[in-house]
Amino acid sequence: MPVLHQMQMSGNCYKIRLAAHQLGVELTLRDYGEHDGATRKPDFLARNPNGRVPLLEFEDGRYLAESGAILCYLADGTRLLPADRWQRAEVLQWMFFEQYSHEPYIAVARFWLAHAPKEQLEKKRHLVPEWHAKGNAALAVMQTHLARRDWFAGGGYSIADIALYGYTHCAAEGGFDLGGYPAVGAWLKRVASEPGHIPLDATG
Ligand SMILES: N[C@@H](CCC(=O)N[C@@H](CS)C(=O)NCC(=O)O)C(=O)O
Repeated sequence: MPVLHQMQMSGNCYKIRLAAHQLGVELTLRDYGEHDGATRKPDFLARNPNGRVPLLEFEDGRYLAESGAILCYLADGTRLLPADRWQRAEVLQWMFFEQYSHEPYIAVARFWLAHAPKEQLEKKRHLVPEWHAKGNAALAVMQTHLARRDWFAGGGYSIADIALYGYTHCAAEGGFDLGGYPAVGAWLKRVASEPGHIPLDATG
């Protein structure tokens, strides 16, 4: 059984648990602390030189990092990743958007405002307005797209939705008000109604 090296409160790790659960893939979870620098120690860096989770360890000794790459691997050949060339590219378009325009602001604001020790937050406080401006810009893009479509790509629920759900559903922890994005709110409810959905704090 693959081992997911993870942090329970990380939205990036949640994406993997959620997709695996919906696909019936069993994972063994190996947890790391959020504040103890465990992923920056030599034994972890030997597995992922980038020092971050999620990291999926396979029985044959291979390791796969980056939530988007792991989602693609798990979803390949399933209903969560269309086979059609165009639809697949659309899925990737939104996953790349998530990593470049969404996660660096919405996830980072959540981490520092809701999960980091308060004294460390003070060193980052000057960045909060930029996180909020850029995070809201990403939410506005999502709102525009979802005003006309139920799902991000491919005509149905896919790993693009899982990737964007990971940190959008808990954006309020980072000080974002989703009230101004009604289509995003409706989409969050659709995602949470999908068969096999699990919340972020579920360990299964
Ligand atoms: N682009 C990466 C980001 C991974 C990431 O930032 N992981 C965080 C937890 S959400 C982490 O491992 N932080 C520990 C550290 O940077 O030392 C992904 O999508 O997997």
